[in-house]
Order: sequence, then C-alpha cells, then structure tokens
Amino acid sequence: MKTTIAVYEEAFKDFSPSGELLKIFTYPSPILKKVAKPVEDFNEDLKSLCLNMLYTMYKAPGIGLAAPQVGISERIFVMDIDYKREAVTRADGTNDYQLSHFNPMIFINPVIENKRGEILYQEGCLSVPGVYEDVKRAEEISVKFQDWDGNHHTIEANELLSVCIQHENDHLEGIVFLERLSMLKKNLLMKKFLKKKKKGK
Ligand code: QAP
Ligand code: CO
Repeated sequence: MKTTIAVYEEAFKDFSPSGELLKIFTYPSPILKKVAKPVEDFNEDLKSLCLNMLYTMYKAPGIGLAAPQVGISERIFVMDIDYKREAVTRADGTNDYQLSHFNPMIFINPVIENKRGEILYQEGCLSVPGVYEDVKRAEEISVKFQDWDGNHHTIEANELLSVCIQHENDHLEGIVFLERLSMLKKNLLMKKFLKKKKKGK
C-alpha cells in the first residue's frame, strides 16, 4: 500500500532531494532523550528544515528521520518508505547511488491514535548505526498531524509505514527503539554499540 499525503503531491511533483547535509546525533547524545516541543510557527525556516532533513535522510540512506536526531528538539519527522536506490558507475569509473521513485512525507505535531493489533518488525536507527533488532509495535494506527502550512490531516497506516511512524514519534518523546526491548537485549546492544563507537567505527 503506497500512502501519499495529498497536500505534498503537487509540491513534490518534480522533487529531487537537495539542501544542506545536517549532522546526525548518535546515541547516547542528550538531545535524543529530550521531549520535543510543538511547532508553532509555520514559516519558511520550517520548510527549509524539512527539506534539509529529507536530503540528510536520503543521503544516509534512511527511511525516516526525526528533528531531535539532527539536534532540533521540535515535533517534526520526515519519511520515505517507497524510494529506490540503485548503484551506478559514472563515466569516470567511480561509483555512486541513484535514487528514484520519491514519496517524501513530512509530519509536524503528530499524534498517534487508535492503535490496533501487533506486529514484530526489525528496526534500525540512524542514531544507533549498525544495530538492528525486532521490536513489537501496533500493526495499524491513525495519525493526526499538520503539514508545513499548518493544515491538519489524518491518515491511516499499517505495516512498515505504521512501524516507521511509531519509531519516529518515539524520538519526539525522547525514546530510542532500544528502550522498547527487554532490559537484557537493550543492555547487550547498547554495550556493543558503545564499544564499536569508542573504536571509531
Ligand atoms: C526507522 O531508520 C525504521 O543502522 C528509520 O547503519 C527503520 O532509516 C523504522 C540506517 C526500520 C522501521 C524499520 C540504520 C542506516 C537507517 C543503520 C532508518 C545504518 C544505516 C535507519
Ligand atoms: Co530512529
């Protein structure tokens, strides 16, 4: 099921990611623990932040990125679970990736409601690179949010879209997916990650 957010369809008709590469904060940065503040001003700065977040997400590459992950404690996340990434060789013999089939989504001040069912899905996170683990989430959700003009919307989500929205929404509450695991798994994965990080990998 490809979900599109109608309001962005026209705006992103000829979308090609561009902007500024933002720094992604990794665990255990304190910014990832903070509860993010609602967005109140729907201005041009908000739009460029959203575009820069999308650019940073596509470059990473990732399928979702929340504002706290780039050091901004506001209730915003961006997502694209549909785009394709293909390895290509340039004329000069160097390698690159070509991205296509973009379906960028932007959620501002999201609220998850009406959680139904249960799903186990292997998650990762750009703030905990190299760590992947199965997490239990609601299978289907309704999500209320605002677009970058401040207009209100509600969508229904299931499967990966639902999982990804719940994962990104957790970032706005200061929760990293490791917190959703058993204490045993969490401690094991955190130790492994911090050891690798210390070695500079
Ligand atoms: C959240 O995460 C998500 O470890 C988005 O080395 C992920 O985009 C929700 C990434 C999966 C549901 C399922 C992770 C990139 C990207 C890494 C991401 C890495 C490079 C994670
Ligand atoms: Co994450």
